[in-house]
Amino acid sequence: MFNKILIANRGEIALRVVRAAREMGIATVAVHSTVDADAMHVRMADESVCIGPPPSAGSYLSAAAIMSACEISGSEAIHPGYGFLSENPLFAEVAADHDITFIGPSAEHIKIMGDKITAKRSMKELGVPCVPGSDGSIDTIDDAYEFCDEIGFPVIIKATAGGGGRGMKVVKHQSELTNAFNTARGECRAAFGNDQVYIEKYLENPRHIEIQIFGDGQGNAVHIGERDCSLQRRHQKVFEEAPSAAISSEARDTIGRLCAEAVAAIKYAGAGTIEFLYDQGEFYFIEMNTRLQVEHPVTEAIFGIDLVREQIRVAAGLPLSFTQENLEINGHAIEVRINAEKFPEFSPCPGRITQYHAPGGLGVRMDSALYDGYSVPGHYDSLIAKLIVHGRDRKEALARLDRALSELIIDGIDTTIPLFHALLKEPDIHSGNYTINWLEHWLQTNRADSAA
Ligand code: MV4
Repeated sequence: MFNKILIANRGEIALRVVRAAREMGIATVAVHSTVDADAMHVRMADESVCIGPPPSAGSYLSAAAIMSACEISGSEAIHPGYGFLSENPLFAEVAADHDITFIGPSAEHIKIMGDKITAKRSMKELGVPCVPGSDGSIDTIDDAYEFCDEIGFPVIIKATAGGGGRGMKVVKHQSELTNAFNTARGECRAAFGNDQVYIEKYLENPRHIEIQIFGDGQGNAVHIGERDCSLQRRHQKVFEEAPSAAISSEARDTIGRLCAEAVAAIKYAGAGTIEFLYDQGEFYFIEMNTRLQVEHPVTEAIFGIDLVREQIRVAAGLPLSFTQENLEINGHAIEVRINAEKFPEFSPCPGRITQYHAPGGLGVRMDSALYDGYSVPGHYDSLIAKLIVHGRDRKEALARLDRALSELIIDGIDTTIPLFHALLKEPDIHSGNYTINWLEHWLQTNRADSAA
């Protein structure tokens, strides 16, 4: 096992990794930009290294700065958290070249899944059901017409270098195809330096269901249930839960087994998430994420496992500490993401926290790097806290969420807490009757009310 690991991240996820490492007897090294010198992750780690200026390009995204911090601190491995360098195959490769263990999958697996066409082709070959679509890239307008004639409208044009909703265009009628295709390619070239696009049948009102998998890198893998992440705004998740209110245990087992078999076949190492659209009882693969996800705690809650500990174990060459047969769902968990944003405008709201009180009690977990007097910098993601609740069933989890939100105090800045108070008044949230379009539709119809 490692003696010391470096955490190439900040905020709540850096704390999350420190906590797992400490329980395993592993020393931790925090890295930070100048504006983060007083951040909680720096205080909580055993050591820290300043790696650059506030803009992440010169600090949290600088492979050179992070490798230097690794060298001077004598760290043996790097946990990348999520975002930043977590899905950068070049970074995983640089670490490996310097005999530093990247706590995550191989650079090759990151690369395959980072290219959305290659990812889809691989998953299809591995037996995972995919959205009907073009086999590879569609490079000419003539090919676009021909393909769309075959599958019919509506279609969605996606960037192979995109993902997470970036560079997508929905095309409802043939008359819009030329314009959409040309615009999509132009935008992709500008945004990613890669104008390859592919086309899929557009699913109008699905759920977003993702399957957590874990591979040991030796050809063994398990599936660890699903998360329903349908409640999103502008491709940002807002509220996540496990298990999904829409999935039967048979459907869960069937898709889970397909996912585990697929990642076992490629000898995948570490945590991964296979994203699906779920429509009328069918799963359609869209993307795979090769990192730990923000919403991993809902999976941890219902399965009673520590995913970060397993990541570190697998990276150190140890087997997973559980088998598929050990994994059993216990109750229901919900996570809400609290952002430093003003509701209902969602405008960023950095600033000084004058009072912070975290909720507690049975079934409540607060993952946050906030403290009284902390100043939320404006340079990074606006996520400042994740509130995760666990109950014996969905109803209890929702009641617990309501109760925990009533205890929570974050003063000094505006946050998205009022959004969750409002959501908890909605019958559709209580019944679990929502799809990927629900939240944006609700925000539109309630904008006047919420502002009042
Ligand atoms: C889709 C789709 C409908 N049909 N693909 C958005 C993010 C990226 N991961 C894939 N996305 C979508 N792909 C087909 N063929 C609708 C979306 C989508 C979406 C997906 C999940 C959660 C929220 C969403 C919001 C808008 C569009």
